[in-house]
Amino acid sequence: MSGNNESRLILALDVYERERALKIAEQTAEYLWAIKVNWPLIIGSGLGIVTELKDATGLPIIADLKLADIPNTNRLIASRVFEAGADYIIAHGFVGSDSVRAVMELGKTIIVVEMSHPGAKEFIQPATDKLVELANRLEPFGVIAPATRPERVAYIRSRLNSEVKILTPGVGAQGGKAGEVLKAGADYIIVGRSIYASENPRESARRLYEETMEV
Ligand code: O7E
Repeated sequence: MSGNNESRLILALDVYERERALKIAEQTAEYLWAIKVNWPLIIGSGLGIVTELKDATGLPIIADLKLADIPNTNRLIASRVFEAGADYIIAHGFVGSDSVRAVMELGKTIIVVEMSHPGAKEFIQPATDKLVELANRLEPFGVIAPATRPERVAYIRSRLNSEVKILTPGVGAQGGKAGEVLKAGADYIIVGRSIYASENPRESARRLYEETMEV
């Protein structure tokens, strides 16, 4: 099963079980640009799932580790995860440019500049301008911004270098709408529960894919 280069849909594959993850990935791959692997799947199935998902789907794999440590520890973690076949790693920017650079020296990196949940307003949103400046300086592949607040995505887009992509979680289960956030300037939407927890993941992915194609 091969993926779709024109797709703007990323599957957040937040299940524990290896078999279930591989099945959903194969069913939905046709409609996806990439698969995002987060701690639940790594804890449940081991880091080898990254290689297995790549082999099964041919899709890029985003390791969503939200790395937030000193440069040396970020480097120790990221080197093994890139070796396992991850194409991108997500890192937090608030720990500072040296920590982010340690990941960027090893491979393509995505920096969190604002998160999608209500609590993001407490500490992360007040720092978003500085995190966007950091991204403009370091020029990572992309940044994470909230699909739950399209107006913030538009704001971040207006301040961010145009070559840096915006990836937005929060569509579906968290209330965000695919069309709205893509119109606001997102390049990709990241969707988890609305696909993997639905009765028919393939059909849910297809519908979301069609929605993104209409924008
Ligand atoms: O709500 P869902 O089920 O569609 O899943 C959303 C996924 O995106 C899930 O893996 C969650 O950990 C992640 N996410 C957010 O929901 N909000 C954020 O602000 C950031 C992420 C994310 O992908 O982090 C990358 C740093």
